[in-house]
Amino acid sequence: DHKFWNTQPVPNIDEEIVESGPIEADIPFDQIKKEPLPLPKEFEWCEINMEDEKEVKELYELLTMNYVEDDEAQFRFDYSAEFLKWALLPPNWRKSWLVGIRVAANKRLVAFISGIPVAMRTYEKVHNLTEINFLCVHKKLRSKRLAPVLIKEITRRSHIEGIFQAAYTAGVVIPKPIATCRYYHRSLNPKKLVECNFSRIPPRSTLSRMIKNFKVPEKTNTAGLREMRKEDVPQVRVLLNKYLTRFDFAPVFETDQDVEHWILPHEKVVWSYVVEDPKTKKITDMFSFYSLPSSVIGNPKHSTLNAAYMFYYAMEIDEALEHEQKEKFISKRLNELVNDALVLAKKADFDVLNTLDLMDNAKFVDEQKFGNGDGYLNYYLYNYKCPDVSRNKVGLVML
Ligand code: MYA
Ligand code: JJ1
Repeated sequence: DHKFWNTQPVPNIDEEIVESGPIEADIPFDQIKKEPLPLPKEFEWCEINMEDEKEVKELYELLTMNYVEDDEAQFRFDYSAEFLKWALLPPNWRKSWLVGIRVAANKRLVAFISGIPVAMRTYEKVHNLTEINFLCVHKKLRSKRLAPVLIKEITRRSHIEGIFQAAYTAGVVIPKPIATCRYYHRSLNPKKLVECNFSRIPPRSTLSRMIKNFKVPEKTNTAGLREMRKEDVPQVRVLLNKYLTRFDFAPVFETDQDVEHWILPHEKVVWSYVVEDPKTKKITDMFSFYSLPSSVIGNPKHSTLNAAYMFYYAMEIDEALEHEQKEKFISKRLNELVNDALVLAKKADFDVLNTLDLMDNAKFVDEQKFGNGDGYLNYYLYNYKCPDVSRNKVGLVML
């Protein structure tokens, strides 16, 4: 039983939902508490200023030592400081939504939760909601019910800003996922992955056979492929928003500033490419991936696994095609694009390209030699119920 989640506006775990809508009504401003929730007296609230390198470093260190691990505690996400600034300072970011807890006596940062504003469509309806991420409690303070306090406090701060719904993802199952996706991994450096125990040599294989199997071409193959530039932003915005209408749960990039922030290449953080038609100069395709290394825990030879994660992609689709031809076209084109993504990720020295089976990813994982991971990612909405979304209808990629 979920002592905390049972008190929250979320559906029961076994509830079947047929209609969409808020679970509880918006709270009038004068009824929202204006003071932070009480904390045990040894702690105090703080806001993390991501424009201050010293505070960025404090958050980086908290997460590097205490954030998400795999089920056997072999790897732990190691988001870079530069990545965290990018993730937490998007257009219209709110200072009050970067919430920390410090030990009162020595001011040490021991817990954190973040919110950023996003426009998201679920089925037909577009909402402004809070995207929650980077919930973390220091390992020494686990199981003391600090997580519910962080969640309630960011909920209050979201209400203050007039936002009563949120989206979030988690590895754990709580009431109630709207979708569940599986991780897939494409090995680029099989030797290192085996040495890290990230992957195994299958019973009837050898390392040299694996190296051969996972080799990628020296060069990309798509004509007109190049790095995305600032002048591409307006076209990419239209192309990506259009592609995302294929899905039932997807972000809406409402302004060029959104695309500039989230999609334009950002050194050591995001890699983005477009395909430009040489004749018309029109952008027909785009794809992107981001860098999220993991610490390799207790390995004598390797300390970091360099992982890239597939991010957004899109392609122009001829609307005149029949449904089946359209799906075939997407499949073919997507395999070409992801094959180039593998070449570029390898060039950028990534050891593995990770993805989930959301969007149209099921169309390329087998052909591009991705394998099943042991991890799952559950998607959630707070204070909004809607019918379940199947994995291939999820269009939101969370960092
Ligand atoms: S997901 C990533 C979460 N972070 C990690 O996994 C990092 C490593 N782990 C930790 O730091 C801690 O174990 C955490 C829990 C902090 C996760 N999402 O304090 P506790 C529930 C939601 O004693 P601790 C991400 O960032 C748990 O079911 N709830 O536990 C998105 C139990 O409740 P109940 C979670 O282990 C986060 C209660 O907390 C999660 O010390 C979205 C136990 O609390 C989880 N990942 O700390 C948050 N893990 O008894 C929700 C445990 O009922 C946002 N719990 O089962 C909701 C929307 C808010 C905004 C609304 C605006 C309108
Ligand atoms: O990385 C993950 N699993 C790896 C390592 C497994 C180590 C033992 N548990 C894995 N490797 C096999 C790869 C192999 C490569 C060649 C082809 C065949 C497959 O499966 C998993 C994802 O699969 N990662 C995690 O478990 C990390 C946590 C995931 C939940 C994230 C929650 C984030 C919340 C943010 O909002």
